[in-house]
Amino acid sequence: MKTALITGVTGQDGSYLAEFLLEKGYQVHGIKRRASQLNTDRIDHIYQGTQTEHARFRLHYGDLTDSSNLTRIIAQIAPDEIYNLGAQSHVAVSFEAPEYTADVDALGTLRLLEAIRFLGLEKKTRFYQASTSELYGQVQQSPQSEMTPFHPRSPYAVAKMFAYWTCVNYREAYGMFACNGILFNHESPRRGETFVTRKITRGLANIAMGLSDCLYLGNIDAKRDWGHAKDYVEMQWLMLQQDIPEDYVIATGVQHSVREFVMWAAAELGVSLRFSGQGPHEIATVKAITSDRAGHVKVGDVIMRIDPRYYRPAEVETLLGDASKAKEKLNWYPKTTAHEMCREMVAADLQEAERHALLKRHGLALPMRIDA
Ligand code: NDP
Ligand code: GDR
Repeated sequence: MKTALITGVTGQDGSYLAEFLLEKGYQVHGIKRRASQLNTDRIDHIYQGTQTEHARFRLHYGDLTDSSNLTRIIAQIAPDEIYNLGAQSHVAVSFEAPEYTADVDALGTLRLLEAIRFLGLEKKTRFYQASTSELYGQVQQSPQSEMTPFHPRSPYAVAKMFAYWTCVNYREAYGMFACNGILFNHESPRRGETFVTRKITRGLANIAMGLSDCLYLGNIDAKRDWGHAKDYVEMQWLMLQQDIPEDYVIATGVQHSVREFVMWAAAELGVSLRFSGQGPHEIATVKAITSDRAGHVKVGDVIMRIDPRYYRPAEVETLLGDASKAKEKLNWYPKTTAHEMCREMVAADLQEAERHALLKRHGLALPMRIDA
């Protein structure tokens, strides 16, 4: 039985990857951070009832900022594969907490690679690094492939660039099996609530159920190449099953704007929108309603406004991936379009909003959570 260690197992990708590896018959270990409240919502369904002697899914407290902790866990497990998915992964937050972001995202990767080396596991342990399309930042050419020059535009992207080159360097210097997956944006119903797609689907579902009035966004003209997280974790695994360690772009090759995503999500709720105004003054008003779910949204309501707080000091305006190499070598084909994924996310968030609305009607309203 192969053994894998996942950092960031409590996150979106970590949860899908843990499920995937368990299905493949792996013994899976995950590192979770200590938090003041339970933070295992995304993995509780695979964890419960498995803590027997033969459990195939185990969790360890740890943190990417703590090298002694990482070294001890790796020594204990001697994993065949490490998937480094843990990160301060929010680009806007990285401008607020640049030093912490660098510590976790850049040095955290170095700590893991050094632990493998220190423990003499270079020839045993294969390493996956969660690299990112944010490396391209201010794009020099479109679409972006493994050959496109990098121009990071945030502390997050700069930290991930350090991690990218550290991974390449350890491969070249020590012959380690280390791969960078340069993944373009990927989303799902498990996406963190403050990333734009989830913020939109959750925000509009709440409005449709009368739980809030308006969605506040930043630059809605940014364009992204959005895929489905569930499709992408399979590629993370496949990269480590090859004969030679290499870096791969994973993307759908199709680009959409945040504005389009807002329109799709609204359409799923039976609402079409009219955009008016410019820049920070732009608003989206309900133009028509085809199915009035609960009577909370009316024609003429303003349900989206721009809030300059959500603009970034330096923006990545446009990303579009060229995954030809992965198609050829990994037989990669995206299974889900961004529009289909939006539909799935709205359906999940609507169910959640309906539960909240039901509780509210019975005087059991849960507090609305703060949007970042
Ligand atoms: P999430 O933000 O959903 O998950 C991040 C995970 O990292 C969480 O489990 C989080 O723990 C953990 N983490 C954060 N800080 C630390 C730390 N100091 N020590 C240990 N663990 C930590 O991200 P995704 O699942 O979306 O992304 C996975 C990885 O892929 C990240 O590295 C991200 O940067 C990268 N990436 C993501 C893309 C995407 O579109 N999703 C695209 C390209 C790259 P907790 O739950 O406690 O917060
Ligand atoms: P990104 O994802 O920065 O690409 O990083 P995010 O969803 O945060 O932003 C995408 C684009 O939408 C614009 N935007 C907003 N973004 C957020 N979060 N909130 C808003 O209100 C808002 N309004 C407009 C942003 O400016 C941006 O242009 C994600 C993360 O998962 C990274 O970890 C990963 O490396 C990259 O994707 C690939």
